[in-house]
Amino acid sequence: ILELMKTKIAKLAKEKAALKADLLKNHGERKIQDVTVEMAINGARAIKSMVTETSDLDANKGIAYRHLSLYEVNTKLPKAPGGSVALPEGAFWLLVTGEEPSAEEVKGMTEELHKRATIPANVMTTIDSLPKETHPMTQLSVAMLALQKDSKFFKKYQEGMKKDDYWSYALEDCLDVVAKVPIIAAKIYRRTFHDGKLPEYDPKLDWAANFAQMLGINQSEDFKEAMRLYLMLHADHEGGNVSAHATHLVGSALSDPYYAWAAGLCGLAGPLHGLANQECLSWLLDVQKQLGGQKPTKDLMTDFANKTLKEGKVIPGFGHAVLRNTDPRYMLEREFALKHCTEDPLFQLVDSCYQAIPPVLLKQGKVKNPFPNVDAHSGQLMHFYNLKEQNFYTVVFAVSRTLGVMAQYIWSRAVSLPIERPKSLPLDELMILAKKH
Ligand code: FAM
Repeated sequence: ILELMKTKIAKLAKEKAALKADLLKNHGERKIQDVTVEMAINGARAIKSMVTETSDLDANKGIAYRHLSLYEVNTKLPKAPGGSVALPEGAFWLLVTGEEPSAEEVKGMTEELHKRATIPANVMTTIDSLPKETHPMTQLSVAMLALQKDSKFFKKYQEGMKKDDYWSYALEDCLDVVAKVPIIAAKIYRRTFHDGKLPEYDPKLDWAANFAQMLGINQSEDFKEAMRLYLMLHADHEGGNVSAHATHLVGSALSDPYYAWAAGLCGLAGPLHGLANQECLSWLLDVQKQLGGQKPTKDLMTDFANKTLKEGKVIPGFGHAVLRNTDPRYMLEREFALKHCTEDPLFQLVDSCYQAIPPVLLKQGKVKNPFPNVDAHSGQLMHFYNLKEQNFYTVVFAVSRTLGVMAQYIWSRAVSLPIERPKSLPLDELMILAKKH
């Protein structure tokens, strides 16, 4: 399957290289946007200044993996036997090759990952040497760096690899990282929150199902299916978000995928990025406690939302920097919950928020997007299946996002993107520029 994958990447890379050359040669001087002082100061938001081949975010339709919406991905891509959710390794195939995989190809992908699913003893020892109170995201970043010693890209580069070969060794490393990350995540979970015993890896299971069973808390098929959905939905979200951008930036120095993703993971650990999902669940649990057994009616939730706003706080799980509609990831999780856990009191609370909060935010008039984002639902699903340790939620996110950032890494090498080096300015220089134009 590896050879097939390489053939597909090589073919597409040739087309993309021609497109890149044409853009640079014939349109290189063409202006695509004006950059304002506001954009320069406020986090480069909306400046079109990066190339990311794998996915594209539309403010209304949400993320598309290689031009397929998440609904299309979920409908069209192969499922586990008896399952109704697209397998995340199929989404990875799509992100990497640019093509919808057949059932055979996804099976081959799963088997390829099985072959690579071993963790060197020194990496396990490194993880075990960390105090158990170390945040799970720190443990994951440390483990990623501990894995780096086996980087094939790094080794080949030292030996003097040709530029054209970069992507195929990047692919080797990226497949290794994807195969190993769920086992490492499960190891961190077991030692941090349980008895430290790690259930055996099961080569009969798919990538997400293995992760679910290795957490050792719920062996049901429904939990495996929920995990497949979660890991498929969070796989990629363009290149400009903090973790993807950090990974891309570090990778642009030709640091190998382990170094690059370790940097990205540190960004994902930030409260304004990956940590937001754990904050959402905390808020829901707090509301549930305050309700003290009362049914979460729309009226009650409207009062809660108004109270939160009056206290000057944001309502977690609502709004988005780019999206201007309900996040399709939220809707897919909602559809899953409607099938599997309508009796869950926490789902009923989430459902009530879905009805009550957008009108409150609309009435307030400040928020650009009053609708829920994925974080408003993910915690409920994890909690329902007994994954209750909120400090671990960002690690689950990281397992999923590994698919996207690794696919991006491969493509940054396949189309030979150069080292990234935006121009920065002191504020007084910006003032001089502003007055000049
Ligand atoms: N509750 C209350 N006020 C909100 C709000 C919310 N959920 N979302 C935005 N606002 C306020 C925001 O604070 C700002 O107020 P000020 O003008 O007083 O500063 C105003 O509405 C305009 O903000 P915006 O332009 O609509 O949003 P931003 O692009 O500045 O910020 C978010 C986007 C996601 C940071 C923001 O909507 C938010 O804080 N939401 C709640 C936290 C959350 O759900 N984070 C997870 C985001 C998730 F998608 C992810 O990336 N993991």
